[in-house]
Amino acid sequence: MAIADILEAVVALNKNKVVEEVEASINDKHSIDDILNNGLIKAMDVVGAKFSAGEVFVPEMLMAAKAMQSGLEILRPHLAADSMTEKGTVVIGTVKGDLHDIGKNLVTMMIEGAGFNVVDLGVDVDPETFVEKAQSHGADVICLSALLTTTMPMMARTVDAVKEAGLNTRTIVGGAPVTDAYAKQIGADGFSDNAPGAVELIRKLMAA
Ligand code: B1M
Repeated sequence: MAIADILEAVVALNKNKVVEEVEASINDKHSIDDILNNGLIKAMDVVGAKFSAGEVFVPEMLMAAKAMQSGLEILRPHLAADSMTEKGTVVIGTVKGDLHDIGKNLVTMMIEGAGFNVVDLGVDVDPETFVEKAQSHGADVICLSALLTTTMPMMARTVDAVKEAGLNTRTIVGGAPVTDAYAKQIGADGFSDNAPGAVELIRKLMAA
């Protein structure tokens, strides 16, 4: 079983085959990192490029997402290894107007795996809900995800709302179009372009 077979199965929108290939790759002792980055995540880049080229459309992107998610579920226990002691609370969500949740789910799994209590608010979350939930759960960090350039301004609105509410909860941002420069521009407390980086960032902020 090769990692390329996982990628091909996602691109072929074949959910059952993805499950089969991911399980086989784990049994064959491929690294979880390789399965994730060179199989599942890379496949979504291929699908994205096909969408940009007009070769596939929204329904296919959705099917690819479902196929990817089923692979991710198999990896979940391997990503969530170190969750015995709770180290703090993180509220996470995809910002208002944005329905992309695969990256956010992956970030969630890794933060949980690092031992944090995670409150996942899902997708299309407005700034007021982030503030309300951060308050009610006593969150240490709010983690915002956005995949569309058009929804990035919602990150700025959320960061502002957190500050206006007088919370000392830190706010961090990420997602494909988001950059470190943008994070600084909107006054966020940190940025990561990947899931393990988000965990490191949270650890640093909690230690500061
Ligand atoms: Co959408 N889509 N989509 N889509 N989609 C993109 C993002 C796009 C780049 C495709 C393209 O044109 N090539 C493009 C955005 C262009 C732009 O604005 N820059 C796009 C578009 C245009 C759209 C629609 C507008 C299409 C339409 O309707 N005409 C529409 C918008 C709907 C909406 O949200 N309102 C739309 C819809 C969809 C689906 C619903 C069909 C589906 C999402 C299903 C789902 O998520 N459940 C979908 C998909 C699947 C994609 C692509 C193909 C894959 C996204 C993905 O899951 N990647 C995507 C193309 C691409 O990204 N290559 C595309 C895998 C995932 C693991 O990576 O989410 O980047 P990612 O997460 C990474 C990092 O970014 C980071 O960690 C993760 C792991 O490393 N990260 C964080 C993420 N969040 C973080 C938060 C952090 C830290 C790190 O906090 C600190």
